[in-house]
Amino acid sequence: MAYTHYDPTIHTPDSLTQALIVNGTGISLVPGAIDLKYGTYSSSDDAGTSISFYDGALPLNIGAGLLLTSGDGSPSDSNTTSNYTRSFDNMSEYGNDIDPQLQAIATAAFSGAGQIRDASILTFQIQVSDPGVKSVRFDLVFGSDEYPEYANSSYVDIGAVLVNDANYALFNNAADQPLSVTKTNLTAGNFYNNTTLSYDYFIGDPVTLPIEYDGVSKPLTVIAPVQQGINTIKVGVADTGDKAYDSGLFVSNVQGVGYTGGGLAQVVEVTEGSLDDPIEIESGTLVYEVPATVPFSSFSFGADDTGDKTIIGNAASYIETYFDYSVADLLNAFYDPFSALSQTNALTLLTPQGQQSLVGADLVLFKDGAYALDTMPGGKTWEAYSLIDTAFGAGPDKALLSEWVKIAQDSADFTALADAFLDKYAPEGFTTQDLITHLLGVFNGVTPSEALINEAMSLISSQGLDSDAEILAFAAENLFDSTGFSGSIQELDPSFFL
Ligand SMILES: [Ca+2]
Ligand SMILES: [Ca+2]
Ligand SMILES: [Ca+2]
Ligand SMILES: [Ca+2]
Repeated sequence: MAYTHYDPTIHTPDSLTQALIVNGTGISLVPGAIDLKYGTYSSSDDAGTSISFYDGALPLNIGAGLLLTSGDGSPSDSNTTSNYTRSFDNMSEYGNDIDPQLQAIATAAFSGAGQIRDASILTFQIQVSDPGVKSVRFDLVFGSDEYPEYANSSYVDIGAVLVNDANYALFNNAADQPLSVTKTNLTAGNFYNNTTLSYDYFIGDPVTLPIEYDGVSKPLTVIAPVQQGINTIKVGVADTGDKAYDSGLFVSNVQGVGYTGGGLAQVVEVTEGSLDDPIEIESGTLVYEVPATVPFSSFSFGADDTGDKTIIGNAASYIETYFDYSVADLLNAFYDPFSALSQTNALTLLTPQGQQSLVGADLVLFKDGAYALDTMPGGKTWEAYSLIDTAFGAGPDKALLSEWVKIAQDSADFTALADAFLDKYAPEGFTTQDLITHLLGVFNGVTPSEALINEAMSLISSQGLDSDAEILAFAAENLFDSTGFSGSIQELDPSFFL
C-alpha cells in the first residue's frame, strides 16, 4: 500500500512534517509550530482523509513524503475515471473553503477561478541555524483530474508552496503558471497527459503513470531562499469552484542546501558530457544533476539560451561549464566557497538570459576568461598548484597553472599527474634520494643534513610509497600550505581549455 491516510487518532501533526524533512541538512523543524487543514470523507464504500503518508513505492518520479489532495489521500494507482471526486465532510468545521493566500494564487493563475474548496494545507516552521544554508529545496509532483476538460474554467484547482509567504511553485517561474489546470500550463507542456480516454487517445502519451490524475506535472524541484532563524513553509492544494474532479500535490525530500536557485524547476539527470561532447543547455528553468557515477561532465550555455539553470555536481565528478559569452556580458556573480554543509562550492552568475547556479563546478569557461573553483584538496587545480609550490617553493603564474590544470584534467589521478610532472622537470638520472633531498631543501630553505634525509627515507618507506610520483604527491599533500589558496578562485588562461 503506497499510501497511509493521515489519522489524528494515530498520527500527530508533527509526524507529517517529520515525513517531509531530510535530517542532517542544516535545517530543523520547530516542534508544534504547525497549522493543519485537511478533510475527511465518507460514503457507503469509501472513507478516509485528504492527506496521506506516501512511501515512494510507485514510479511517479518522487520519493517518500506526503500527498496532499482536495479529495482522497489514497487515490488509485491507475487512472480509473476522468472525474475522480471525493468531497470533504464538515467543510465548515475545518475552514477549508477560506485561505486568502491560496485563493489569491488561484485567482492570479486564472482570473475566473472559483472559490477554493476542499483545501488541504500544511503550514510549518523550520529553524535555519547553519550559515551555510542558503535555500530550502523540495521535490514536488502535482496532478489533477480537471485536466484537460476544465482548463480555464472556474474549476482550474490550485497547488502552492510558499516559503515566507512567497509562492515558489510557479512553472518556469512565471507568475501566470502556478500549479493549476490553465491553458497556459497546457500550452507550455507543463503536464503529462495521463489519460487514455478516446478523445485524446491518439495524441496521448503511450505510457500512463500509476496515479488517478489525468494530468500530472513533470517531476519538479523548488529551490527557495531562506533566512537564518525561523522560516515558515506552507504547502497546499484545493479544488476551486466546486468540490469535484480532485487534485493532488506530492511533497518530498525537504532539505537545506548551500546554494541559491530559481524557484520551481524541472530536474534533469545528466548521464554524459565530456570536453569533446558538451551538454547543450535547454531553455527553461532546469536543474541538471550529475550522479556520482559520472566522472566528467561538460556543459555549454548558448548566448540565445533563456531561463534559470542550476547545475549540481558532486565530489566524484569533474564539472566544466562553458558560457558562450564574454565575462563583461555578466550582470553579476556571487561565490560561496566550499562549505561543510554542501560539501562543495556554489557560483551564481546573473546573465541577461537568466540566473545560472553552478554547484560543485570545477572550471568555468567564457570566451575570454577561465576560472578554476576546484581549489580544495582533491581538486585538479589544488593538485596542480600544490605540486608546483612544493617542487619550486613558490606558486605558479597563470600560464603555468593553466598548463598543469589542463594536464591534471587528462590525468587519471594525483599520482599520474605527479608522474607527468617528474617526466617534465626531473633531470636525467634523478634518483629517489635526489628527489627527497630536493623537496626537503625547498621546504626548509637550506640543504638538508644526511640525518634528515635518512629520516625522510624511512618515513617514506613506512608509508608504503613505492614510486617517485607517489613520493612527490605525498609531499605535496603534506607540505603544501594551502592557507589562502583553498576555497579561492584561480583565474586561468582560457586558451588552454577552449
Ligand atoms: Ca482520472
Ligand atoms: Ca479529467
Ligand atoms: Ca476540482
Ligand atoms: Ca474534492
